[in-house]
Amino acid sequence: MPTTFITGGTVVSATGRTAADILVDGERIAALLEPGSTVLGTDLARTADTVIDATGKYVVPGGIDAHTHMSMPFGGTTASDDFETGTRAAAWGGTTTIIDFAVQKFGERLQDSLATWHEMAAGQCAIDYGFHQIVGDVNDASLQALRGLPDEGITSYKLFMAYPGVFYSDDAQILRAMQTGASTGLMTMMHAENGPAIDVLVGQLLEQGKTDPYYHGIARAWQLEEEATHRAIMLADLTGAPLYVVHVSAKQAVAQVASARDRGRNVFGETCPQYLYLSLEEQLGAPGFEGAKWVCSTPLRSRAEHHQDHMWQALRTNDIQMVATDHCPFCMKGQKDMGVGDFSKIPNGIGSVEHRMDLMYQGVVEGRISLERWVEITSTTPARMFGLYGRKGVLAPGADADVVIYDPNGHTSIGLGKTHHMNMDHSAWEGFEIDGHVDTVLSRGKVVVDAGEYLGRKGDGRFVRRDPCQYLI
Ligand code: DUC
Ligand code: ZN
Ligand code: ZN
Repeated sequence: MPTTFITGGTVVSATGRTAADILVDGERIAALLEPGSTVLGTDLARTADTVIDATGKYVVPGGIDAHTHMSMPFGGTTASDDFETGTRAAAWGGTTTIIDFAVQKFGERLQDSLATWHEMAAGQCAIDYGFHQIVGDVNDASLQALRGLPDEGITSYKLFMAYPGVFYSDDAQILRAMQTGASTGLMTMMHAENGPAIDVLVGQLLEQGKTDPYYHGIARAWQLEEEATHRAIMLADLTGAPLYVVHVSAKQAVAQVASARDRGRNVFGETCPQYLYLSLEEQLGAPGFEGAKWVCSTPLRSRAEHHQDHMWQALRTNDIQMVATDHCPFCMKGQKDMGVGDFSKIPNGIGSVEHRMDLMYQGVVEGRISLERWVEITSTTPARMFGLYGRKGVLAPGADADVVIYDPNGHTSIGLGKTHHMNMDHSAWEGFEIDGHVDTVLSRGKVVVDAGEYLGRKGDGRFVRRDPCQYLI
């Protein structure tokens, strides 16, 4: 097996940092060594097939983005990144595993939707990928099929309390699904917004002529996120289902998650970079139709109400456990522009899969989180949450050699065209400057990005079977 020796760097984990060299043998990490040490008299810096000089750089486990939607059908169109373009962009940004969502539409057999998603991803991915299962039609057959998911290497499923008539589940359906999830050892993931109430507000706003993207954020008020989060937690409490609340954006919803955790419940919260950096006023409220770039759900929140600062604090204190992207990009032309004159027709979603590691590292630079916490929220916790830890999320002997060499003295300017690789005609992050740079990325031992060059190949990424959540006892 070809060997790779990563030397001179500072290896950072969720619990500490140390100067160490890493020996990779084939697809896995063989050893972490004291700098300069030899193995049975062999100087690996001279004998390894590939030597990577990481002097002055951080060596961290590859990022795990546990919430992406490649080719997601939504709002009459399809997310513009497919598994090929989306995973390539992820690799560019230091993410070496995604967990995407197989989407069961209303009236479809759950098993068929999973088969479709396997077909879409197989042979296309640059990096490893797993699936969660979206249940868009909770009925007896779907519940029976849920029981088979662990055998398929899928240990989590997602319900929506939003989007009536599309993915929406009512409380009775949620209760039944959670009962099944609890007895099957599945993590219930929840999009927690009160969809029926949102639809009433949307109708009223449009009637009043309030059609701009900004009103997307007004219709999806924080009260409706807080209420749904509370309801989901209570139903989880009743059924004993572990609960993972996706894309938490409102500080009041954070408080619901934190209070459940304080009561010892298996409740977890995810946020996304957009809820840490962007706002209702500045982005959704941009002039004209520009705000459509940032129409996503849950929506961006008011900076005047300090949701963003609160979210950073929640990340630091572990009231919120991890950061994913909810990557679901749509182009302005031909997709987002379907909502000119009616914000409710703008497909929901923004693209960030390429920028998550950098954006969260900027939190380290700005003193909002520690270096170790950066690794924890972007890689180690996602691995443990979704049953990948040991193989992923850690640099240790036996783990997959998914490695990022990150230069804290480098710089990344995010913008259009050449500076991002997602299949979009704009960037939600244009103008962001990051005081750091993803230099080299290894995916299962293979260098896929190095010195500004993409060396990966579609089809190299494999489907990863997942164990149950590793936080549960
Ligand atoms: N939210 C989004 O912004 N996009 C896809 C689905 C979702 O819940
Ligand atoms: Zn969602
Ligand atoms: Zn999502």
